[in-house]
Amino acid sequence: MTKIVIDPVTRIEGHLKIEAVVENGEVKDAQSSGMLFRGIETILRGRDPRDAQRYTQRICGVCPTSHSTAATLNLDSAFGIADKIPDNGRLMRNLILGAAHIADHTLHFYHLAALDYVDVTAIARYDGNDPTLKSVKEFAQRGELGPFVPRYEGDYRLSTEGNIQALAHYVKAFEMRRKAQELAAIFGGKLPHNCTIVPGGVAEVPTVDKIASFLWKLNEIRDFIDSVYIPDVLSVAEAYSDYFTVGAGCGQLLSYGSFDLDGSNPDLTRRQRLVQQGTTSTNLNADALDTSKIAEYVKHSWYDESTSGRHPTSGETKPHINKNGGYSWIKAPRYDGKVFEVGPLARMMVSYANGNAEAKALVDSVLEHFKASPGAMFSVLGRHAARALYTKLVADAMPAWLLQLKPGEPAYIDYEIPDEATGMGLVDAARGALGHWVEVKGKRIANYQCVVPSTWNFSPRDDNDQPGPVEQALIGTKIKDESNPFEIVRIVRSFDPCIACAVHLVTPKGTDLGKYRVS
Ligand code: NFE
Ligand code: MG
Repeated sequence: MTKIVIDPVTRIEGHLKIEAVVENGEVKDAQSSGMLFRGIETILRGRDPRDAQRYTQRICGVCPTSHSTAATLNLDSAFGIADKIPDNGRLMRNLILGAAHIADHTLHFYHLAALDYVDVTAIARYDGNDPTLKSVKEFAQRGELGPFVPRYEGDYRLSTEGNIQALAHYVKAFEMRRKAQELAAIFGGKLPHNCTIVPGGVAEVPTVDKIASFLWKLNEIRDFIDSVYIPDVLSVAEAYSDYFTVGAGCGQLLSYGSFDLDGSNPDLTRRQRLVQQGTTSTNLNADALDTSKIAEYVKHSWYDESTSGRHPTSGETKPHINKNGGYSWIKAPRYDGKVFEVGPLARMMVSYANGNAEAKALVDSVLEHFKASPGAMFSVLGRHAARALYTKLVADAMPAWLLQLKPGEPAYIDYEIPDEATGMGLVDAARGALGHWVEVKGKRIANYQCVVPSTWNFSPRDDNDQPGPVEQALIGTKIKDESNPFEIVRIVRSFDPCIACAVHLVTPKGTDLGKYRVS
């Protein structure tokens, strides 16, 4: 029996430790641990409610747009204006968030995950004229292949040309991410941490110039998604098709949906959204979302035991360092007491289960390509495919939103901050279901709780000792070489972890992020 400790897992956001117990070449047990704490929720207490939009964006530099959206929906609902946001405001919120999701998913596939499947040393055999690739080749010849190495070396299966093309697309994807960030900044003011998504609507006005510039950049990005991103995911899937049967996880999926198509329903769990809210599982039943079923457990998290099992409206963030039985700063959110995975796979499959025609056509096209059944989506490759298909679904929906904008009409309505109120903001962030809850007393924040995508996916065991989604995805995995457990990082990265979000923290200065322990 060997215990593999990967601490930290690299090429992710934040500080994640994975421990896996391997016996006879198979993972028998696994633990996912978030290793730092900051406590943004605690900092918000006593502040002006409108600070939540600003402060919660600082949870994360990767998905601040999602936090600003969840915080703003939360405040809209607390202020009683959730159904009164002008269409211009709703549409610009969608466009800013859509651009951020495109940037996020491009980042994840090319710059964080795809390298697990690419032999970067193939660049030594490059004989083309691309100046960037020529300079990568020169670095490689000097043995300087950072940031691609060090890493666990995988069983690379792409051809030399395939590997070199993947590296070329790695470089191209930086440009696309920059363009997507510029896109978000057109209506968001700046990126990261936009300043225009605010309660009441958007603090920006649509103009013909901005619409035209957005459309121009968006079309270039859509071309990249169709002609590069999706084909690359399919090429990786063809070469590594066994990963359709690896890393299945808990088999239950939760989505809050994203992109309001109509803002008239104050109930966010019943809104008409581009991507549906609700739950599903391997049976593909579509079940409606009931947020009263959400609770966070802390038996194995470093938080005070008395706060376990609470709904976020009465949740507390009360650290208890080195608690007996604890092994993570991540809480364990559960839905109806059960373990749920969130993220692009959940969004696509909940939409699929709800009969969303576009989502169904996209997922079916991949399944037909691989002659696979929907069950194959519950896997490492299913997650990568779902992420790429979701990116296309959103990018393809955005031109219509742009054309619905009405220059000269309002994008914002005014409001009063109530003395006492409660609010809930639900949206799917790039990495999955993101919920913010607020309690306002004396026009100040009395309590603020965020239940974040990576908190769901990377949760430790709960009070019933049920392992979290990633822990379940790891258990049962075959490991070829315990000293080079590339299978583990491929599974973990397929979830696109963001541990900064999961524990609502930043990495303090001086933390050693380059230490590997393999025992
Ligand atoms: Ni820090 Fe995040 C997203 C949120 S969490 S990346 O997307 O919310 O997993
Ligand atoms: Mg929280």
